[in-house]
Amino acid sequence: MKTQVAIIGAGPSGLLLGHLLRAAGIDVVIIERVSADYVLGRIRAGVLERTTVELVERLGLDWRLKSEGLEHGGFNLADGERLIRIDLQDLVGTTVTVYGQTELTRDLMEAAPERGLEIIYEASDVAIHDHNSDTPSVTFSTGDGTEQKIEAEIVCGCDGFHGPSRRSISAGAGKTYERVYPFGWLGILSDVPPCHEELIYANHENGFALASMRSETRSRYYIQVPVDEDINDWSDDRFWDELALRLGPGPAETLVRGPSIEKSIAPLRSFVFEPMREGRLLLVGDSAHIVPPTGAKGLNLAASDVHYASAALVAYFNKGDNDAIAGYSAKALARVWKAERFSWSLTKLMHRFPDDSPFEREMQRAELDYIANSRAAQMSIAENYIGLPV
Ligand code: FAS
Ligand code: PHB
Repeated sequence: MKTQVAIIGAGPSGLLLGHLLRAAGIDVVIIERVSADYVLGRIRAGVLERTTVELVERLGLDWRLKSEGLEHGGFNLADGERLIRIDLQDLVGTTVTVYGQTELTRDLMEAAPERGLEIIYEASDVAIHDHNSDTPSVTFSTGDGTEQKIEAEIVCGCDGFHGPSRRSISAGAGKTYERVYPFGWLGILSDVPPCHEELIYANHENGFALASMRSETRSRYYIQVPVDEDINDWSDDRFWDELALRLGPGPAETLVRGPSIEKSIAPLRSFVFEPMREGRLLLVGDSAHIVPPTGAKGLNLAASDVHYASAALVAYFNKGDNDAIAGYSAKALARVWKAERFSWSLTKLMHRFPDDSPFEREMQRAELDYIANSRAAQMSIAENYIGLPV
């Protein structure tokens, strides 16, 4: 098989990028390791920045996002005594959209056939070859064991943290930055109405908690747990009791309990790999960087990488501009690092670190009190939360 761009991974990065390239008349094939149902079974992000929504609007695939997405003009920080509302509409004049990553992925997947976006699912042993030559290729085996090879002009690694593309960068050509946090997030999904009309990020003596949602009838909640926690130690009742305690008296009164329809623990890390391009291989989304979900940046950083990568590839294929691809990594990393900083700082502010002394705890309480009383501090949080300009 021959194509112009071979994309590895049919998560949000691969699907958004694939659709944007097809819309520009560029031939694309996406090679995905698992089935479509498996991809859709992952419960991930919930908050979309304006930049992400605009990509979906540009594709004309935003009709469900517009009808089912929830527009939020603010969110809240809880410090055990009060809710500190960050009024996005007033502070920075815009909103965020609450719409599950699963639903966005579904919209993009379902539109692929009618848009000529070929996706090969359940491909195994995917490998990238000769990305530093003018004739890169991707090999893989299909479900029936047949060996396949796709020759492409460009390969895009949209294969997430555990995929092969980052590992294909020449030894010594890349630099890794990482911080692994000493805790994870135990998350549940439950078909109960949300306890509050906006998100609540809570800093409690026992640890962090987040009240989020997927719709007016489906809630998404998280509590911080030790990184080696056994999920079998967490019955639904134990989860609900601890969540109510951490969210504080107000939200606890409106908290509706119900059976969990999904329950999992996600580890937290900050991670950046530089550069995000080598030769004809571009890294996009989680294949190049990971953020702790505290700042709701993971999915949205993948979208801004897609914004830069699609612009560079359209310039390359449709205008013969070779420089555009050369500039991709520096442009994407400039925004990645600022989002890494925001996610790290909000994680530091809102979580209990096992090694923190009483002094660090007082620093957290003082910073939350400062935010509660400073429009300038709230402005800074607001402009990072809605996403810095692309
Ligand atoms: P993805 O990991 O989503 O997609 C990569 C795709 O590549 C997958 O479909 C995978 O199957 C495929 N792939 C992997 N190896 C392959 C191979 N060898 N061959 C072919 N295909 C291969 N972000 C937030 O903003 N908020 C959150 O609350 C949040 N929660 C998260 C919870 C968890 C458990 C995880 C892991 C991430 C979470 N994230 C969250 C971040 C997440 O949303 C990512 O930022 C987002 O999925 C990035 O999209 P992709 O870059 O497409 O990577
Ligand atoms: C979610 O709804 O899954 C969610 C929302 C905001 C975050 C993290 C996760 O910061």
